[in-house]
Amino acid sequence: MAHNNSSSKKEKTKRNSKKTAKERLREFWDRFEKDDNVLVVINADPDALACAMAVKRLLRYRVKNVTIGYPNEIRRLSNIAMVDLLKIRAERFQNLKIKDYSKYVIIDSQPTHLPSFENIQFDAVIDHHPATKGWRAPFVDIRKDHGAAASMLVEYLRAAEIKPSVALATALFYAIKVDTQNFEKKATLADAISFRYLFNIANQNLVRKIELSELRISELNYFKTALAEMKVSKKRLYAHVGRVRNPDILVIIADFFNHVNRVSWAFVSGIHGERLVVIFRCDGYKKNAGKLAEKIFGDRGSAGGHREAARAEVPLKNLLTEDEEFTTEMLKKLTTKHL
Ligand SMILES: [Mn+2]
Repeated sequence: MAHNNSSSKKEKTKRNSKKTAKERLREFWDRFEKDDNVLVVINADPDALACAMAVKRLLRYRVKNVTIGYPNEIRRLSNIAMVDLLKIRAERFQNLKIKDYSKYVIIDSQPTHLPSFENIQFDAVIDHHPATKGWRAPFVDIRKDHGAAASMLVEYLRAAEIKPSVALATALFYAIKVDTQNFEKKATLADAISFRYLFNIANQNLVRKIELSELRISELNYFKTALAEMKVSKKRLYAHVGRVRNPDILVIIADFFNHVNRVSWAFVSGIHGERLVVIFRCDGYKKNAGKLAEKIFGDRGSAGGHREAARAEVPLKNLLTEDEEFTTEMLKKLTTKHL
């Protein structure tokens, strides 16, 4: 097949981007037959879940059965809420027998992204991440300019003249919001067009309900600790929260502190496993959290990020002596040295 001929890869990309939505849909549909059992493989996050739902809809009357399989554990509360509220049926990958299926689709990801995907010969790949090498598939649609793969799937649905149900539209709408961070991250006109199309069909109250499902009641105790520990000096706010079960809570607390007027930096740390995790927040205007994180912790662990948000993870043994305990005061000392 002339498909993955490397000499024409550029041409292929060009050709791919010139295709109409109807041509893509037709080629995608052509990969399937009436008695196919289709496995849609995703790494379950909002974009991937929404896309998998869309693929299921696209194939509803064209194949025998579509199963959605994901290898990762869904842990974020908002993602759990999305699955529950929108009644998304998906199976843990580990519980499925790969051989039970006749066709394999991977969405919002690529065969090389996870080791568990590598043994599957995919029939279709639809994604918006930069194209990786070392695999081939009969149908490939990778458009990395798209902020969300969900925007691409909306194009397929519209080309198929399928009006999505409220649940599907809500999933796709939420997916675009998450992947483009409410259009604060890179997005194209195509994302905006899909978003606008979904706006009239999606249930905004459901979207809000999903977005508001962020904190566990038990996690409010970390807020208590953070507020008690909090030190403010020179418009900088520091808090060490101690041991946490999941470092995501540190991000939520740091984001919260970053909303305080006249606070130009928020530093929140916690211990997760054998590591100190530090979350950096600032406005990113004339400041650079990523650079600061690297300066402070780069030589002792992993550190980096963007102008407005950064993170460092350092093995405790690189910071402390045997029976020393990390404190808010230490967090303050470490950061002020470099500011
Ligand atoms: Mn995505």
